[in-house]
Amino acid sequence: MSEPIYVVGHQQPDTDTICSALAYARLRKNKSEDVVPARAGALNPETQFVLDRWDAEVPLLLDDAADEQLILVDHNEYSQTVTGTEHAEIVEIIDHHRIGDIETSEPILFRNEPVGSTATILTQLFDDANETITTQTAGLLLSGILSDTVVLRSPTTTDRDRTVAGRLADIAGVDYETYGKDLLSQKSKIGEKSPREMVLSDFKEFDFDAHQVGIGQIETVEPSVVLGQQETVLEAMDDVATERDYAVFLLLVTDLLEEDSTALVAGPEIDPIEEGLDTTFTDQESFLPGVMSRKKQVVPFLEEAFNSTGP
Ligand SMILES: [Mn+2]
Repeated sequence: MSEPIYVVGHQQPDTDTICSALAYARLRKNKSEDVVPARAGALNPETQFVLDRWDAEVPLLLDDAADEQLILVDHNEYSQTVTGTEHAEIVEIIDHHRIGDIETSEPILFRNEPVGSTATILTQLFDDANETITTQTAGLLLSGILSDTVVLRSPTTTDRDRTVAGRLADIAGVDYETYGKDLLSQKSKIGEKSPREMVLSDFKEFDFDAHQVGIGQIETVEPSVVLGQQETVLEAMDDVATERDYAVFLLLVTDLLEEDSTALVAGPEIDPIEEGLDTTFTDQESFLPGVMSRKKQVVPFLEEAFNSTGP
C-alpha cells in the first residue's frame, strides 16, 4: 500500500485551516486518491463548535511530518508548519497569505490567491473539478470564510468571498449573518483560558530579515476580558518572548464590534513595531484604530520596518 498524502494547515490551527484540510482531502478522495486530512495542533473552541455543528470528523493530529508527503493549506512558511516539514515532501500548496520561504526540489502546484480565506479558493477548486458541494462541505467552507473574514467585515474580504459565502450559505441552509454571530461568540470564549493559553491560541511566528517575531491575535466581542488582566497577560508575553528568544512578541486584541485593536508588546525590539504601525507604545500598550487584520494591516508593515533595520 502506498503512503497517504496528508493535507495539513498551520500550527495553532484555526477554523479556515481545519475546514480547508477537511474539504480538500474530501475533494481529492473523490478522485480515489489516498489523501488524509490532518492538523498541526489542538482545536480552538470555535473550530470544535464548527465540527460539532456540521458533524465532521476531527482531522488526525500530525506531530512529526518528516518523510511524509504533504499538501499545505492556509500557510506557506516554515515557521508556521507542523514539526518535521523541512524533511517532508511538499507536493502542493493552497493558500491566501504572503509568499513565505517554503522550498521544494520539484515543481509543484502552488495556488495562492489574495482572497479572504483558503476556503474561498477551495470552493473554486470544487467547481473546477465539477464536484458537487454537499451540505456538510458547504457548512465547513462557509465557516472558514466567515471565521477568517470576521463575517465578511475584515478588510481582507473580497467580492469573491461575499459571493462564495452567499452561495455556500444557501447550500448549507443557514443565514450567514446569524450563523456568523454564533461563530464569533465561540471565538470570544477566552474567559476560562490561562493568560499563556490566551496569548498563544491564535499565534503565528515570522522571520523578518532574521528577526524572529511572534504575532498573536485575540478576536473578541469583549476586549475588556483580556485587557482587564493586562498585567498577567503581559507577564505571559514576556515569558514567551524570553523563552523563544523573540525580537518581539506583538499581541492584537481585536474588538470585533468596534472594529479596532489594542496592541500589547513584549521583547526588546519595540522600535520597528512603532515605526511599522505608526504608533507609540506606553506601558507596552497602544491603540490601533481600524486595525482588524494581522495579515493585511500588520505583517507587511512590520516586515518592511524590520527589513530597513537590517539583521
Ligand atoms: Mn486562512
